Parts: sequence; C-alpha cells; structure tokens
Amino acid sequence: MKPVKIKEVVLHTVKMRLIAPFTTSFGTFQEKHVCLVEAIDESGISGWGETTTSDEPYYNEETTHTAVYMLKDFLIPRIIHKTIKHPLDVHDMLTFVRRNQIAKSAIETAIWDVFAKKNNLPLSELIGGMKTEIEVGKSIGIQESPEKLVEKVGEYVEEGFQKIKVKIAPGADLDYIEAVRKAFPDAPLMADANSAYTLNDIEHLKKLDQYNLMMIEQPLAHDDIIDHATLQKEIQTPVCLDESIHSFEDARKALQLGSCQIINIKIGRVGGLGESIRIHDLCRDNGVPVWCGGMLETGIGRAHNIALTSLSNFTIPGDTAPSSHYWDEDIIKPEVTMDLGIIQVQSGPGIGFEVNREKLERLTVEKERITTAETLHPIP
Ligand code: OSB
Ligand code: MG
Repeated sequence: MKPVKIKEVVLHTVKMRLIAPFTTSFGTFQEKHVCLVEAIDESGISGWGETTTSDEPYYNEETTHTAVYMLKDFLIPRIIHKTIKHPLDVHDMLTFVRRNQIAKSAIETAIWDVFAKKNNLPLSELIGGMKTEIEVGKSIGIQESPEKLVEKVGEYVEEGFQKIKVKIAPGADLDYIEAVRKAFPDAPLMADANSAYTLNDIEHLKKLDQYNLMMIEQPLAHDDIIDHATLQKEIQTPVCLDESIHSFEDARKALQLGSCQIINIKIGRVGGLGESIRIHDLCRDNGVPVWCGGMLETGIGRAHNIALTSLSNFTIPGDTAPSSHYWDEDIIKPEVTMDLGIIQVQSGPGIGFEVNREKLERLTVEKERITTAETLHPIP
C-alpha cells in the first residue's frame, strides 16, 4: 500500500436544503449546514469526507460548528504533513481527542478516499467489501396522520425499497404502525424511536410485538445499554441500537449484555470507517447482523455508506436511499441512483464519484484552507 502524506485540508461548509422536511422524535430538519472535508495529499490527490452533523445537537452532542472547530484546532493539525502508512492508523492518531466521533470521521473518511485513489482501488475493495450491489431501505419521518404515512409507504414499496423504516414517538406509534401493517401485511417493516421511551413504557412497547417488525431501533435513552438489555428480555421484537454505539468497545459491551440483536452502523457516529469495519467484524463473528444507517448525507457521505455496505455482514438493507430522495441536485456526479431497491457499488477508484465543483461553490457559505500543523493548543 502506498503511504499518504496530507499537505492541505480544505473545509467547505455548505448549506443544504432537503426536498422535504424530515421529522423525528427529537425534531424536524429541512435546512442544514455540513462541512465537506477535502484532504489533499502531496501528489495532489483529493479525498473527500463529510461531517454527518446537523446544526443542532439533538441527535448526539455534536453540531456542524463543533465538528469544524475540532477539525481546525485539534484533528487536522495532528495528521497534516505526517506520513500515514495505512488508513486504519488514522483512528488511533485521533484518539487523543475524547469523543467528537463525527468530526474525526469526516477527516478519517477523506483520508480513506485518498488512499484508495492513490492505490487505484475502489474504496469498497480497499476495505475488503465483496458485494457489487447493495439492498436499500427507506427511512420515513413522522407524518401528520397514519393515512398519510400509509400513502408514503405505498410510494416507497412501489419504488422497490427493500426495507421500510418508520419513525415513531409517543403519540405517533401504535396507530401508525398498525395502519401500515394492515395496508402492507408482508412489507419488511421496522420502527425507529430515536430514544423517545423509557423502561416505564415496557407494556406499551410490548404491543408492538404483534406487528411482526424486523426490529425496533433505539427505543430508550441515547446513551443507554443497560435498560435496553432489560427491555430486550421483555419484548419479542429485536432491539437494534443506533445512538448508544459510539465505538467497538460499546458494541462489544452491548452484545455481551444482550442489549440488542442488531446494530445500525453509522460511520460518523463511531468515528470513521476503521471503527465501522471493526464493529462489522465483531458482529459477524457473533452472528449479529448489521445495516448501514443514514444521516441525511450529501453524496459524499452516501458514497462512503455504500462502500461500507459492500462488506458481507451488512445483510439488512440500509438507510442509503438515492440522491433524489434528499436533494434537488446532489453535489456528486453521477448522482446515486437506485433500480428496484438495488444500488450498484462504485467500481472507480476511491469513493467512485466526482464532486460537482460548480455546485459546491454555489452552496458554500464558508471555506477554509489548512496547510500547517500550527494551532493555538499544545497537542500531546
Ligand atoms: O436515527 O437513523 C436515524 C436522520 C437523522 C438523524 C438520525 C436518523 C436519521 C434517519 C435518516 O433515520 C436516514 C437517512 O439518511 O435516510
Ligand atoms: Mg436511528
């Protein structure tokens, strides 16, 4: 593997507008800033990563602002002008900063892309992925009524999505799921609660068992793995963890405790591709299936998600819908497209998509170049 030395990082903060608002138990999104991280190596190769943040710290503690700050003041100074032998080394180079997983992931994934391009490999191949196509699911935000939700599910089933995920919250759960189940008795259906319940809701959550859901995602607190183990013993629906898993160590402990039967891997939430691969391998070795979660990414984050999903134990369709489900026009060329619920894994070098520079410039609200390891802070 040819080593990489990053000489410059460009932070492109863009303002994105989703084609439609997306509502979860913790709020509604439509506009968001994300920082697209361009890492340029000594030979001029650009690799891309994305902060899969939103503007508010409601999903986890990070925001786009905090991620940019961490990148500028701590993370980039640590990696710039250093010879990196393998992309798996980047994770350990960044552990001197506690947490801030999404910020770390944005630079780490950009460096994976540089490595893949430098070594003329598709990113999927560099990480050991063997699949050439992946199955795709659709995550649907909370709708104003069960009828409206049934209508949406109908559109997406028609379009070929192979898993339907419905966001739920107290007051928008049983009626909604029941209506969808009645209309689509055999649809591969799951619910995502984004931490909206507590153990006091066990009896209520048990009622979901009758709807033959593939799983319930993150029903309890965002940082819990203990109560989830208690809940999993009481309900039949498999529990899947999202928010609670930030690292390989979290995954190991959750599996040991029986807190879940499935894990949603999000590259940002766990601090990068290296840690995602480790969690994937751990789950594979324990017979636990995984799937790739989404954070309403631009095409750059989406490309990384698709590459990750090429690993063998991603046996459940991920939240990796095509570009047109999020944006009028994506910032990558070509856009991500889906055919009958399948997305082709890119076969070109790196993430396999070009960044649309003209579109990028139009959406950019702030741009900063970092070329030195100088920082106000002493780095250990
Ligand atoms: O919990 O999976 C989640 C979006 C933002 C924050 C959290 C979540 C989500 C989604 C959207 O479910 C998935 C997608 O990108 O389509
Ligand atoms: Mg989730």
